[in-house]
Amino acid sequence: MSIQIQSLEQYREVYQKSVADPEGFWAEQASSFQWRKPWRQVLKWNFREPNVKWFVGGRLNITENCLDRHLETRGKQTALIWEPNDPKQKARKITYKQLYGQVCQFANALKAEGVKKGDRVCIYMPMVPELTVAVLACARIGAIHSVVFAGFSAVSLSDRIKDAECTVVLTSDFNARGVKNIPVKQVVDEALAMGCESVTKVIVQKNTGDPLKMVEGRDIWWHDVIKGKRKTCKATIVDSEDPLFILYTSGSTGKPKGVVHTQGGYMVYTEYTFRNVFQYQDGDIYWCTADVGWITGHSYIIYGPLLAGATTMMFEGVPTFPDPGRFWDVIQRHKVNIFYTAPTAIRALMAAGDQWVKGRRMPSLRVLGTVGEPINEEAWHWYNERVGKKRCPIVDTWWQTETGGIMISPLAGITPLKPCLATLPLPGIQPCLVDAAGNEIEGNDVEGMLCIKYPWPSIIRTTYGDHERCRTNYFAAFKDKYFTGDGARRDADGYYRIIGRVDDVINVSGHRIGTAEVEDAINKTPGVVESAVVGYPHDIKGQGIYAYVITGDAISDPDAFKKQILDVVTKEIGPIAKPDKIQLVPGLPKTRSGKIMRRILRKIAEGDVSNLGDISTLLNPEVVEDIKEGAGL
Ligand code: 7RM
Repeated sequence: MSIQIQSLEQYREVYQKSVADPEGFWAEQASSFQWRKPWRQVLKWNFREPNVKWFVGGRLNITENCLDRHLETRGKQTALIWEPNDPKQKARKITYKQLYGQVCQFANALKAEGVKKGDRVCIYMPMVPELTVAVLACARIGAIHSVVFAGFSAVSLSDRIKDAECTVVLTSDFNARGVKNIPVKQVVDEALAMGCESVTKVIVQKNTGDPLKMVEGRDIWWHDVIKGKRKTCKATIVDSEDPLFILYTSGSTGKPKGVVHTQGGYMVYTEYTFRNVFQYQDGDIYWCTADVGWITGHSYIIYGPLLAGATTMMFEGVPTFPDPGRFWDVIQRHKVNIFYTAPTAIRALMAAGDQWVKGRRMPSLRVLGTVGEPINEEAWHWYNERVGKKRCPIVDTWWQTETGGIMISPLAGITPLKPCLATLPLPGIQPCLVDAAGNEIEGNDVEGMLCIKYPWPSIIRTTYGDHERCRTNYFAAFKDKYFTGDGARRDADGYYRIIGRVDDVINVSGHRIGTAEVEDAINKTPGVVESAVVGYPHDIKGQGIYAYVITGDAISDPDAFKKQILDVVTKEIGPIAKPDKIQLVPGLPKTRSGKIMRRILRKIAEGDVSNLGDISTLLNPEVVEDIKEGAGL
């Protein structure tokens, strides 16, 4: 096991050590894992290309560390609790021994279907235990998983399959979410109809069991492929720097990019952060409500907890089904000790009223966590008082898909808290703030753009198939620094408060959505000439999506037209990217070089036009009045 920090004093001491001797620090954290071959060198790096390698020359298999390693000591312990969507259905508990057997069996099935080391496997599945089995089975044989959130549309899925040239798609028949039964496999059929020539096989897990069309020669049932397969499977030993997975995430420009994480560093970092941030204790029941389709699910439902030998829970449903007391009911029933969720869920449940949480005792709870977006004061206090009964520390964990694991966060019960602050960097993490000119801002009580100036083991290695994009996105803005895209404040005590994105990324309910992506989708609607999308403050979602749309011919039925735009966005990206507000406008404010002045559009979307700044340099200043009027301002 990696270090587990016990006090603030020790935190400070370890932090200093990690900066003075990073390689020594990380070698120590990595030493407790099962390596099949030790590394020759801890770290090789430059942020210029970038080229970062951790535990160079080391060989391992991450699933031996998640599973095999625990069999002797905790084979009979529950590894996974699955809480189904329907509360009347019984939860499923899977021990480490059973999970090991299922992963090995499915790994053998993948091999039999021709999947080899380095092949990309797309996983488009709802939150069922087989999703975790699928992820680990890929890792078992050195295949690279690319999980796509099952809420994404066929077009998005197809784009991701093509970009990674996946050979196999793993899916389920349907996704049971609240009262809905979403035809997941049908989305795969639609996606594959848009090209995707690399795909030869689709493996379908039977979830709800409703009738389904299978494509002869391509589609196979999960229960059929595992028939007769052995429940042991020799792990494929891979290089520390071989890719483990690809996960697509939105940026400020173009299509989502495939963030690549590699084996050794990701393993060391997710285990270390899981145990330290949540102060995980042997025997704890841990529940992260994220979806495995996002990085939080990868790192803190699957890998981190299983590496640490924890009992991790997966929830199939939604927070409000059958009623807004569902989370608290589940915590009570399963005696959850550590609970990790998103501010948007907290705000939604808070808005549903106190009656749902009142009367729940939840004495098992010890640690609460949040992730995905800045949490507001009201939600923080409600979480602290109503859920934690003022006796559970809240860890506000800041990190990103690209960082692989938690970067800035309190250590539960150790770091003195301040509401809404991510507080201090974990040992091994060297954040800094820079100004627009790229100069580091020293001292406290300052604000700037958040960068990290030294590599950590689970830093992004590349963007799949396009290394240059990785360089320009993260390493080109500021010399020798990783740029996060976030703005932050460092207060008088050196604590960090994350303010939010400084680029054209909107954070809707903790999901990253690029304005460019939404605009591209809107522009595909017949009759749309141009569009501009900005974020605006939203009570539940954190940020909402506001779309300004220029149309060609006069629109006879604006409501029907707006509905059409929403349909196109749903088809191109998915329901999560649907604009909350659409305003039809005669023009967009542009600079003389033709750039849309989003600053002005943001102000109008916020409903604050008291200070629009200088608009006289615009090509078309008159349009601003029209837009204001159209917005009712
Ligand atoms: C884990 C995850 C990353 C972006 C990031 C921030 C925002 C995440 C916090 C936060 C304030 C937090 N990965 N963000 N955590 N903002 N406080 N604790 O969310 O790649 O999907 O998003 O999310 O803007 O850059 S992500």
